[in-house]
Amino acid sequence: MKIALVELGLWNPGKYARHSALEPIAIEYVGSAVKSKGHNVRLFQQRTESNEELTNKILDFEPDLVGFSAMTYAFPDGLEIAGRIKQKNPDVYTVFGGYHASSIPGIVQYDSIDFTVIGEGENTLGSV
Ligand code: B12
Repeated sequence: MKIALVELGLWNPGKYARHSALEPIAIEYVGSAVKSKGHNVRLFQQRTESNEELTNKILDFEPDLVGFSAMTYAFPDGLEIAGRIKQKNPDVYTVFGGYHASSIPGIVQYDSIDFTVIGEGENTLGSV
């Protein structure tokens, strides 16, 4: 499978978060686990792109599955991007992991999200 892993929320440092351009270690851990199973993995880190630009970059990769890592403040952007992806290609699976999905899993139920992963994602996503 072609798997895109996306770290959200760095595009507007100062609005919600004080930091930008951090090492995206969550998707690096999950990505290396998934890659070791033979999948084609690409990491996307939202820096200066708008949600629309990031969506287009992700779709250019033609992924089968897109995994989002989002803290709570970045979750609305993730939801918007997942919706844009589903609108253009409903066959792409969307998965959310990270702090928001893990802390309040019950409320992460939207048409544009197929699965949420609670806690560490290496084994869960690595078993696709
Ligand atoms: C270190 C840390 C930082 C460092 C980050 C260093 C870096 N290089 O990234 C610094 C000090 C810079 C920082 C900043 C901030 N932080 Co901070 N930070 C932490 C801390 C202590 C550990 C995070 C970490 O590195 N974990 C290690 C990685 C490997 O694990 P992980 O991210 O959990 O990822 C695993 C799983 O979640 C899952 N997973 C994650 N994403 C995905 C995606 C998919 C598809 C799947 C399947 C699985 C999956 O699998 C991963 C691998 O096992 C946590 C608290 C904690 N003890 O966890 C708070 C924490 C994440 N931070 C938090 C916050 C709020 C912030 C700031 C917004 C604070 C601010 N106002 O500036 C900023 C945001 C920075 C940003 N990236 O936008 C909150 C988030 C709460 C929430 N509900 O969103 C936390 C939980 C602290 C808290 N209890 O409030 N932080």
